[in-house]
Amino acid sequence: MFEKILIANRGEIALRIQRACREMGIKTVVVHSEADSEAKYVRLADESVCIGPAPSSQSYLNIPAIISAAEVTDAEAIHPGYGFLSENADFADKVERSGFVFIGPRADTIRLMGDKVSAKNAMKDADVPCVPGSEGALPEDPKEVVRIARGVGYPVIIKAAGGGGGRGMRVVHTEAALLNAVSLTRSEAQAAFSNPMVYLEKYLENPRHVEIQVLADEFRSAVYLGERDCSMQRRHQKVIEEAPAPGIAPRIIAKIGERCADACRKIGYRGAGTFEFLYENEEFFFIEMNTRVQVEHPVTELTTGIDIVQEQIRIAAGEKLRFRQRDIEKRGHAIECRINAEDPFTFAPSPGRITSWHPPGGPGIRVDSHVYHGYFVPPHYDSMIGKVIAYGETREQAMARMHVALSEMVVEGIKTNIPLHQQLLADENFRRGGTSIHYLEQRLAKIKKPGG
Ligand code: MV4
Repeated sequence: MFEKILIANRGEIALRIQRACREMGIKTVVVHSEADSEAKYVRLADESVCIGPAPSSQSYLNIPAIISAAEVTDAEAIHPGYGFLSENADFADKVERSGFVFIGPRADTIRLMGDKVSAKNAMKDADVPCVPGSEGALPEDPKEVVRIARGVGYPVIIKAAGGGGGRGMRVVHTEAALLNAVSLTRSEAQAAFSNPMVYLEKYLENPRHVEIQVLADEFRSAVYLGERDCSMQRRHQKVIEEAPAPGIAPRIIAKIGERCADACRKIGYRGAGTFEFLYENEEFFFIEMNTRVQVEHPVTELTTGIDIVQEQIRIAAGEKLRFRQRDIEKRGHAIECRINAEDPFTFAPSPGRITSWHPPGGPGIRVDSHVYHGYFVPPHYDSMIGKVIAYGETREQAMARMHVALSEMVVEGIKTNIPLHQQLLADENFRRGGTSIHYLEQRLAKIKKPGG
């Protein structure tokens, strides 16, 4: 096992990774920007290195500075967390070429999944069900494009191969609008990702976003840890996630989970990973694969009892998976609310000093947050300041515990989205379960704004 790991991230996930390391007896090095010098997890680390000024382009995305920090502190491995450099294949390459272990998949796997066309081809070859659409990238010939779209049937969606997570896509409802949409998406893709390749899919009108968590070791063993429903989102930012997905039969999950684990074995996947699916009419359609640990990993940890971050570290150290599929038992229900420093109804960021911080507790409540009384939320980064995760034997118990937890929670000095979460927990459609990816935005259009 490693003696020392460098954590190339900030905020709650930096603390989460640090806790995993400390539990395993691994020393930690934290790199941080000038804006994060005072953070408590920086003080808690065995060593810390300031790698640059507040803007992430000069700190958390500064590859030479991070690798230098690993060199001067003699770290053996680098954990990239989520966001920042976590899915940057060139970073993974440079880390390994500098003699460190990248805690994640091989660089070529990250590259394969980063290109959404090659990712989809790989999954199709591995018998993972995909959204019907073009075979690979769209050709140049407009007649061919028209023919492909007719074959798929309208509405269709044009997506950039270099996109993902909601960037670089356009829905097309009629043939009249097709070629213009393709050419606009191509230009945007060239500008944003330096890659003009686009592909076409059948547009699913009202799906849920259900994803499968996997773990795979160097020796082609792979397991799935069940699903997460992440449909409650706004502008591609998830707001609430839960496991299991309400109303989906366990045998349907087992079937798609097996396909994902099989695909990991076939492509030689290593580490933790997430297969993202659209789920509509009891069918799963693969859209993208994430090659990192995800924000919402705790709901899977609470329902399986497996520490995903510790398993990432063990896999990176070359250990074999410690369990087979039949050893994995799911139990109960977990719901995660992301707590953001923002106005709960306008969503305007609300950075600043936290003058009062009382996190909730009690049975079945987990709080993953780096925040403390007097902490200053810097304006330079993502507005998420933590996550409250509620576990219960049933979904009803998890929701009840979450409601009590949020009602106990006090955050003063900044605005947070806790009032939005309380409204959603009381929402009859959310309580019934199974709302689509469009539900929150549709509902927000109807909520009465206090004073508005
Ligand atoms: C789609 C889709 C409907 N049909 N693909 C958005 C993010 C990116 N990961 C894929 N996305 C979508 N792809 C087809 N063929 C609808 C979305 C989509 C979405 C997906 C997941 C979570 C939230 C979403 C919000 C809007 C659109």
